[in-house]
Amino acid sequence: MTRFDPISGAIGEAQPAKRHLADLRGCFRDTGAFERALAHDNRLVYTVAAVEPAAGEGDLHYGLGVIYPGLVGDEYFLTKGHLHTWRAAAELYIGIAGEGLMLLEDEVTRENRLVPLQPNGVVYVPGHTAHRTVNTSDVPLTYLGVYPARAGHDYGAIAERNFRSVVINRNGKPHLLERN
Ligand code: PAN
Ligand code: ZN
Repeated sequence: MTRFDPISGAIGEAQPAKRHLADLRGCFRDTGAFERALAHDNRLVYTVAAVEPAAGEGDLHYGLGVIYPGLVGDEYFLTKGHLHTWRAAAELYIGIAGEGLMLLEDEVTRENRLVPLQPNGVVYVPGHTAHRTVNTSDVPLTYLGVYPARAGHDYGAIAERNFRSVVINRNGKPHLLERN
């Protein structure tokens, strides 16, 4: 058994990797708001700690993510988002604490949808699907992600063309908008 701490983001022996605002350049729609927020304080946006017990065919890796509450302009704090290098690799997300959304975008059709991520909820992310997690609450959003050991993380495609849509706070509620 591996224990995790939903507050600190620690899981087993794994040291959480920290992602600050400066690491998220290019992710948010409102670049002016991003630069102002960064100049004010390079805040910690999320942490992710991965457990990699073995890396053979058929093995699984899993990670604990904690996204802190916050906004850049009207856009909620989010993860970079990625496709799996092995495109067919699916992933299971399990909500632990806080409330948020997963933005899922099919790599080929670029169709996108929002799926709630919350405690006692499971989100199945199919293969060939870019996934980004968004904290829409005012407390940390904590979740586990479980994926094939050989999935790999490809951030390049997202860095180049980003997600088609953004999740913004409008009158206190999340809305999905086309980025452009
Ligand atoms: C997750 C993610 C975690 C952080 O464990 O790695 O939510 O998001 P980024 O990797 O996009 O920074 C996962 O989807 N693993 O495959
Ligand atoms: Zn993933």
